[in-house]
Amino acid sequence: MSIDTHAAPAQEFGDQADLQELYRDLAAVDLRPLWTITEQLLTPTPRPAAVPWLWSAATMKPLARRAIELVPVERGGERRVLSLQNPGLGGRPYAVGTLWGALQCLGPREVAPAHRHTPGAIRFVLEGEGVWTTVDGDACDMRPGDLVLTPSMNWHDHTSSVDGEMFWFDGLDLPMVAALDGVFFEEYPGPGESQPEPAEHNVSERRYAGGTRYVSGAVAEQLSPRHSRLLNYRWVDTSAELDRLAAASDDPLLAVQYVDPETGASVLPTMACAVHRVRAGRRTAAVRRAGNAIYVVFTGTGSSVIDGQRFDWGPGDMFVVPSWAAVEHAADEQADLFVVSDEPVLRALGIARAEVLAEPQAVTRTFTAR
Ligand code: GTQ
Ligand code: FE2
Repeated sequence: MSIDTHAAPAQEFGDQADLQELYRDLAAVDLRPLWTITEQLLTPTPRPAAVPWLWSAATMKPLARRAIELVPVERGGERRVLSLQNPGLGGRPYAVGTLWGALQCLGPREVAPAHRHTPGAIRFVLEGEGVWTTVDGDACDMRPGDLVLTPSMNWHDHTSSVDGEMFWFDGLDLPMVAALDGVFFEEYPGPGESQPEPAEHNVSERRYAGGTRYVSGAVAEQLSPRHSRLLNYRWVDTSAELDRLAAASDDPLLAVQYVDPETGASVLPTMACAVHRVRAGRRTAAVRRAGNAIYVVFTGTGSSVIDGQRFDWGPGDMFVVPSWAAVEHAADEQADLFVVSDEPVLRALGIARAEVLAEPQAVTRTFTAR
């Protein structure tokens, strides 16, 4: 198709003066001839602006602690969040083109005020205790390894009831909602800056106790833009599911997808969450997928090769795999990697693709974390 060769026709009809006049007249009325566009539009495969990147816990945590000392959490700023800003995105504060990723922290007995917005969010807890996120009135307790959902337009606030610090990963579909010009935001009208604490916590969790909250194969198609009504997925359950898979297979990679217990679909219409367990001393096959992903290392150490570049990682590190980058993981000790991706959107639009590479990638360079 000539559109992706971005070559002007070898020969144009008419004389140069007429052509130049045509181009001037087109520009004057905001029309652009496709054959003069040099930027490649219809690329053979995705060319994300975001680059593979890693943010290390060793770098982020001391900075987060300084922020806890220096910056209060209050109305206006709303959240103490360090956004993963991909250096390929020209200063936009996004981890990859479609996903926001961040380290959020809460100091002793802090409360982040309630608000709601059209972008949906997922939280994966890294460290701390005594904190809950209230999601439309349901107080979801947060412990390390738990996944907590705050779906689109659900009121949410974060409350610390203890003297320690709390750290978690935030994933939001903000860049895609922004690309659709669909961002809306509201402050909680009160009374008070946060929702009243309900008499009982974890209502959704009790309601769906025993339901199917994980699958190891493909998740079901989203039937409508609904989200899981189960809001809190416990690490004890996630790890039990991984242990169950590990007992049944010898694969280097065991993958558990979090699903809506009512439909088997992804937890949010826009984002899918999973944990990938890489066995100690093993290497996974290299895979490319259309769509972006953010990985958060929960436990274990190892490395991933992303488009020929090696990224070494350990607990609390976060890295991104932009669309169609080849990725494979190797674990030194058994590793559990939390993954959030925009895959449900590509699937809903009928444009999801994946490819397993026949060979491991050659490593041509090693990433040095800042
Ligand atoms: O916790 O409500 O990382 O609204 C970015 C925006 C977290 C939150 C983020 C948010 C939140
Ligand atoms: Fe929020």
